[in-house]
Order: sequence, then structure tokens, then C-alpha cells
Amino acid sequence: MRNLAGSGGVSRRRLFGAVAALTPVAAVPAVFLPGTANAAPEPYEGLGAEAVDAFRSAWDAYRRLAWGRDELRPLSGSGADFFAPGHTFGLTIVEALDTLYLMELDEELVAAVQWVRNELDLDQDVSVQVFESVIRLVGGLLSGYLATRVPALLDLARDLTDRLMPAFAKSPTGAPYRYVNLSTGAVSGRENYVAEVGSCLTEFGELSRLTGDRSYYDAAKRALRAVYERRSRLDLLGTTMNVETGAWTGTTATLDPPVDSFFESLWHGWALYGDEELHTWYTTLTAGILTHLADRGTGRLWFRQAEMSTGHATGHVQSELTAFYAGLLAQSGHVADGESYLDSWTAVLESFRLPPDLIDYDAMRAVQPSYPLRPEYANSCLLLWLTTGKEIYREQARVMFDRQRRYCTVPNGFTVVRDVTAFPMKLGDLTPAYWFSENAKYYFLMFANARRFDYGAGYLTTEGNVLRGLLEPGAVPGGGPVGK
Ligand code: DMJ
Repeated sequence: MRNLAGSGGVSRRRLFGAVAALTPVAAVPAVFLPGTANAAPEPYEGLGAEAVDAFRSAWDAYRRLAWGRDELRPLSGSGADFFAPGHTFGLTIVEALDTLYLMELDEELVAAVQWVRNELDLDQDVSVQVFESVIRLVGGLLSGYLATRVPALLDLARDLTDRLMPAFAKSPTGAPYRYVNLSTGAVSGRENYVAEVGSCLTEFGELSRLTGDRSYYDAAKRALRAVYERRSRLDLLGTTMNVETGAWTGTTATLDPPVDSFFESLWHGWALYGDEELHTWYTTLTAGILTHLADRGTGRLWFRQAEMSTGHATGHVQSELTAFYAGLLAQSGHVADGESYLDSWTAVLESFRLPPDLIDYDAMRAVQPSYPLRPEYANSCLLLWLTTGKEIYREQARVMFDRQRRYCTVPNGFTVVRDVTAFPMKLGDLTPAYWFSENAKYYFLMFANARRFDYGAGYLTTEGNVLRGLLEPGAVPGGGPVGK
């Protein structure tokens, strides 16, 4: 194994050569992979093509039945709006852009980019959730831009972010309001969750880097600071704060939602933009988590709920969403804990056919038995595989991929499960847009030797949007930007 973090070479220079560099991009932390000088992995059991087939089956159904709508309802054969009824943003298209690029589905990519350029309407009189708009739409547009170099995608990312900025600018603390009206700038939702306050830095940082306007990065960092400065003396955070007063209104310390991706944001901010202060904040809060929330009482590593000021335990449930933390721990140097935590979720997969959305880990009981096609387990498999080079993580991802195909496949692609404990499982009627951005991409990157991805220098956001390591944008037919 060797450190391949610096192996971008000519391709990386081409990719980023034309963009303004505002904040110097620090060395991405060491990523280790077995493989060739190009960091290209051996394909895994021919499953790369099967990951593309899985993606295509859902994508074709979306194109046929819900094109331009936010999400596909595969059972009823219709579309659904994600942000607000009657308002649609083609969310699935935006989320899929870089996946289409990586999978070399170029005809589909051209059609997707054309839809975004011609049809995506940001000037809608509707309140949207700031967090979801940032990680899904801004992030999707940015990675789409980095993949294709179509300037309109960057312009749209900036336009949307400018429409979201009142949520930050109007807040006395800098922690954003939860909602903002895209047309009027009116804000609402003074109680906001920690994850939603603090998960904008990766995308805003990239926008600052690409446009040379650092106000986006500064707004996102001010929001992170507003939370960090209110940590308890045990270096724990609560769940919810009043963004006008800065007072905590939810004082349970947890890694589960609605806090989860806050910690990713700190690490990504350090890894992508070299911000030492974010590294310090991440290190401080991680020590608090490992000291006061880590619970090894079952013989496995879990993370309990506790009162943020005293550290007294208040709960022993765990959301499947928290499975992301295995990868983050490994990525940030806590490899042994990351591996242990993934093992805990692998044990869940041994007890249930698919991971329930919420479990009581003491009793290994499903508290919320749905499985909304979540990607966090596969995400951590990818990061642990990249970090350790161990094949076991590709094998575990294969198990998850097989389970999804076995239990979630329907004639129009894939759908969510309402109850994984029922025999047969009860299905719901939705292909979440994140499936196109996350699950399919993680499987493809692990199982294929993706020619358009630099495995030694790749970096993905919390929503799976690739912000580093996209190679050869000129490889798309016609050369140069798609749709130019
Ligand atoms: C995704 O939207 C993102 O990964 C987010 O950070 C939380 N998880 C959902 C999918 O489960």
C-alpha cells in the first residue's frame, strides 16, 4: 500500500486549471489503496457493470415516468415533489449528474444537462429547507459542473446559493434559519437542527473556490462557529438551537440525526480547504464523542444519547443514518474505531435482511422498521476500503448491494421498504433522489475501475457529490463541455 493522495497528475491540473483558486486546497488526507500507479483498483467480480445496470433500470423508469419531477414513485408510475407540493426542481436529475458522468452514460448526461439548463426554475415563490437545498441541489450542480465544465451549472449553483443566503445574513447568530423563500428571501424556522445549521461548508467552500468570492465560505463557517462556541464543557453539542438567541432548545448529545453531518462538515472543511481551525473543532468534538457517547457495553461499538451538560446517558438507539460515522472515523485517522463501528452495522445486517432505520442497539430491536434505501452503510464501506485497502469492505458492500437488489427491486427500478421485519417485506413507493447520487455511485466506484475517477484524490460530500477526483471532463463525446 502506498499513499496515493498526490496522484492526480496531469488530469487533475486539466480539471482544475481554469478555475479561480481562492482558498488554497490543502493536501487531501492520506488515502491508501492497493493498486497501480494510477490508483486504479482491480474490478470486483464483474459487479461494476451490474451497478450500472441497477442505475439504468431506475434511471430509465425515472425518464419514462417522472422526468423533470423531483423523485420517482416506481409503483404508481408517477412523480413526486421533494421540497414542497406543486414545486419541482428536477432533483433526481441534478443529483444524478456526476454519477452519469462517472458511469460514462454520456447520452443520458447530455439530456440531463440540457434539462437543467433549459428547465430548472429557481425563481419559485416557495420556502425551501436550506440544508437540503445545499447538499442536494447546490452540491449536485457543483459536481455536475466539475464533471462537464458547462458554465451554466456553476451559474445556477451560484444563483441558488444567493437565494439561500438571506437565511444566513438575516440571522443574528450566523446560524441559518431553517427555511428561505427562493423568490422573496423571506426566512422562517428560527429553531434549527445542528446538522442543518452546519452542513453547508463543503458546498459553499467549493463555490467560493470556483467563483473567487469568499463570502459563501465565510457564511458557512460563521454558522459552524455559532454551534461550536456553544458546546458544553464536556465538548458535546445539543440537537437544536434557536438561531436568533443562540440558546439550545434540544440538549441531547447524539451522533444520530439531527446532528450527524455536522461533524462531516468540519472534517471536509479541513481536508478540502486546509482550515486549521476546523481541524481543531473536529478534533475537540470527536474527543468529546469518543469519551462520553461511545458505548461498548454490548461488546460492540455504538454511540449512546446523553445530556450535553452532564454526559448522563439518556438513550441507546441508533439511526441507520449514523452508519456514515464509520467512514468518517476512518477517514480522519480513527481507523480502528471506524472498523469496529462498521462491524456493529454488519451485525445489524446479520440480524435483519436490511437495516431498520432506527434500532435499539441494546436489544438489537427495530424501533423504526423502514428502510428508505439509505446509502450510509455502503458509503462507509467505500471510505473504509479506500482508507485500509481491505477487500472485506468491498465484500460487505456486495452483500448490501445484493440485499437491495433482492428486496427493493420492482418493475420500475428500486423502491423503499416500509417494514423490513415483515414477511414478505412491505414496500413503499419512492426512489429517493439520493439513491442516484449515493448508493449507485458508491457501488460503481467500489466494483468497477472507474476511468473517470482518481481513486487517490477523490473526495465526496455528505450527499455523495464528487468535488475532487473527477477526471477527463473532455472525454464526453464532442470534446469539452457537454452541450456546449
Ligand atoms: C442523504 O441525503 C445525505 O447523506 C444526508 O447527509 C443524510 N442522509 C441522506 C440519505 O440517507
